[in-house]
Amino acid sequence: MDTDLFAQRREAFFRKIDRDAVVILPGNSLAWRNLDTPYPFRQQSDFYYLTGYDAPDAVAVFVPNNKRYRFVLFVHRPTEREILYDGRAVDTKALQQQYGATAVYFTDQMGKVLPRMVKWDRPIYYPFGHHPKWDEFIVNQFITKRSGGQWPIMDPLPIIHELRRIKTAADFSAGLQEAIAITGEGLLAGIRAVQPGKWEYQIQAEIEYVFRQRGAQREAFQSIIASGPNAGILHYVRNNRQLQAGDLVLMDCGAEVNYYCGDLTRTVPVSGRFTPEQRQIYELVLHAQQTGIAHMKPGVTRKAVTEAIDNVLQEGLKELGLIEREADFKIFTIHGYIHWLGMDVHDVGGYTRRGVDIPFQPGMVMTIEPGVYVREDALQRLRKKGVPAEQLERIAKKIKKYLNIGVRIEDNIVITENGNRNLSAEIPKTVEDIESLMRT
Ligand SMILES: [Mn+2]
Repeated sequence: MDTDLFAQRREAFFRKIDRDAVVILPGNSLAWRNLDTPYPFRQQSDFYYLTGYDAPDAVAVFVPNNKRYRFVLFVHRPTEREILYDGRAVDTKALQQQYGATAVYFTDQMGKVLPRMVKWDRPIYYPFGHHPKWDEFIVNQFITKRSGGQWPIMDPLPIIHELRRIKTAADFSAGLQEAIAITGEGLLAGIRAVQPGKWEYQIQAEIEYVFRQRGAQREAFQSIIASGPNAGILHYVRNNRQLQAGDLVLMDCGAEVNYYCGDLTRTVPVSGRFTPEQRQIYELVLHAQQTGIAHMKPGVTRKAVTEAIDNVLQEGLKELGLIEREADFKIFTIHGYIHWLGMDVHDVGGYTRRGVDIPFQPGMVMTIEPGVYVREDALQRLRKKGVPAEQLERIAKKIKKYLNIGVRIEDNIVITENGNRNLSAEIPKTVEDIESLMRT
């Protein structure tokens, strides 16, 4: 494990906080599925980002201006049963070495050790609202005990998230590059497996098999394999419908490698060839996506790219007769097109600063994923929006023509000095490339 990378991140974080501060940052606990069976554990991303430690129930304490307590790891003390069932006794000296900590203690020592680290009215950074058990501990230690109020407690997460918004070369080589590459390979396997009669979960299995074979530790989120009408359900994860000839199938999935996520979507025809109607919608979404990508470079905002895509989709939906008033296009496009990507699939960092969109900078990684969805309820939603009856009558015919077509195309982009690099450019997405891939 590359302790340098985590040490560099801690130093960058320390430069952003009060020099006398004490930071108390809990990791995730196990969640129980039933009796003695936990859900698979996944460390909290901010905690992992600064420590690299991925076992449950740990707390990191940072005291930047104290040599001894600069990076203290409090870890769970395993019971005898846990030692027998889950691993071995914890060697705090070995952990100290392995994670580059200045000290390692057990969490059951916190009540005793922590007051030594917070001796006077130092500013404390602690993220309230995420870990009820530790919230109560912090309240007891620092709020009910403090007298006079000279003890500000602030949230460290916005500062950590600012750092996480920029990805470095080290992030790419530590797993981000690989996560996106493996996601692409999985998708290719998924596309190749598509044929009438297969079940959505079987396509999911093909994709996730490649993820695991190639070394991904887990999925970045639940795979969406949405055929026919399911494509219009944005976070459809039941994946239990049988693919029908003539359907489209939308596959949105991501591998997670060393705590970095991929997130890619392709939409393909179950029979291997797009119908003319599917092709019209597909070409529109593809054009919108390519227009968006062409706009992505330093200084440009998410809002500006969104507007460029909106214009293409408004124009296109009008030409198809699915809308007559431009403002109605959201009925068919539904969601936003861009989100940060990193250790979390919808990564942290926020999109605005003081209400203004943050301009893109080199190292920002994001997805670009326009979509068009002709859902059964589209007419009803247009009516609710106040579309005049005679327009509705014309639009109803077009909805019938394009019914249950849902297309999303998603790539992962990094902003570079001169523009951007499409990190998933290898995965086929033109009509011709997809049809020829499905013939082989
Ligand atoms: Mn996405």
